[in-house]
Amino acid sequence: MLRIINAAMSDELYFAIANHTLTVVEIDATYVKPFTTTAIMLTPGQTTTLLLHTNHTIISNNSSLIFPISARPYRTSVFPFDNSTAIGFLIYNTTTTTSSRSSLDHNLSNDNLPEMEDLKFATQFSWKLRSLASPQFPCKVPQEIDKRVVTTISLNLQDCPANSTCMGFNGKRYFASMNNQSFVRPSSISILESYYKNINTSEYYSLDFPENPPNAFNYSGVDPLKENMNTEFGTKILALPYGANLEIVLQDTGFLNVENHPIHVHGHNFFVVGQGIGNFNVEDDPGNYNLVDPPERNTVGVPKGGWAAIRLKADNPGVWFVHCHLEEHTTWGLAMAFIVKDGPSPSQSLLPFPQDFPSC
Ligand SMILES: [Cu+2]
Repeated sequence: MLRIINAAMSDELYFAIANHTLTVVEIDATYVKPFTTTAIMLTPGQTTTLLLHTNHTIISNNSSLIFPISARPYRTSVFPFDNSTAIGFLIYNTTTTTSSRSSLDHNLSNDNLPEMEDLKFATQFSWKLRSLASPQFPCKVPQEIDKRVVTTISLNLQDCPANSTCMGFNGKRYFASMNNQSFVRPSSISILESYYKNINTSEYYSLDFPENPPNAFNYSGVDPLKENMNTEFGTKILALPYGANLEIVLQDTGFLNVENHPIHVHGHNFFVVGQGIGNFNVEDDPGNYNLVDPPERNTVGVPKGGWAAIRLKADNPGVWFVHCHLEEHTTWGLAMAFIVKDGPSPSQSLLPFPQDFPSC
């Protein structure tokens, strides 16, 4: 059993072992229907468990006893990136292993590892993931929703303020946003503390995160260089009653470039009920959702130039961050937050701050 975690900050990664197949049994700490694959793709923050069957045919043939274990980026962006391949080795423990180690230098190739721009493999792999949905491990995907939020996930190119120097493309400055809101974290107090203690809340955040893109356009098809790619700034939050069933549709855009964004939700697992390439269509796409055995996870790689729809039950009171797991994009503002209000019973309510909670 192999437990794989993508701990990189900037790259979706492919992972494969030469001459061996992998059986996927778990993602983000929930079981999936097992399936066999030659490679996996993990976004930053995603985890998975694989079963590896050692290949006794290879041992008896004694052709090679050393197999590269490789990981390299799944590249969807036009930005510069580290294109190196990380390599370890699977070495079979036999009496002839020592002599085989001399072949290490010319045994680095791994035909199972997809090419760095293999969009098809990444898309097909993620669409194979299905919850186990057994009587023992049922799939509790919300069948009905109380609210649907459709949000763009964008990079932005901001006009440079007067008398400033900006180092981004065309002398501008990079930002990122959801529904054209680049998220600003309050500097003097956390949103949670402001909310819980009811301290000057209007000074730190507002409960008006846009529930639809403020300007409709051909999200995945625009020529970015002909567009105004400025964003707005704020700390706009979505407020939900306890127990609400929320759907969020994450729509990639072509601003700067279409790209796979790994969107991570704090405080809740969610179900990936639908994915597609191009623009989400609210009339047609929900009818094709998987509401039987969608994968349950905490980070979804929104397809490059496409969309993903996730559903969750908001049953964890508090303030929760939703953000891109590419570190740079989060620092540019590709984030939002939602408040889940207290439920009727004490077990459905926020706990008080600890006595020793440090003050800023
Ligand atoms: Cu991103």
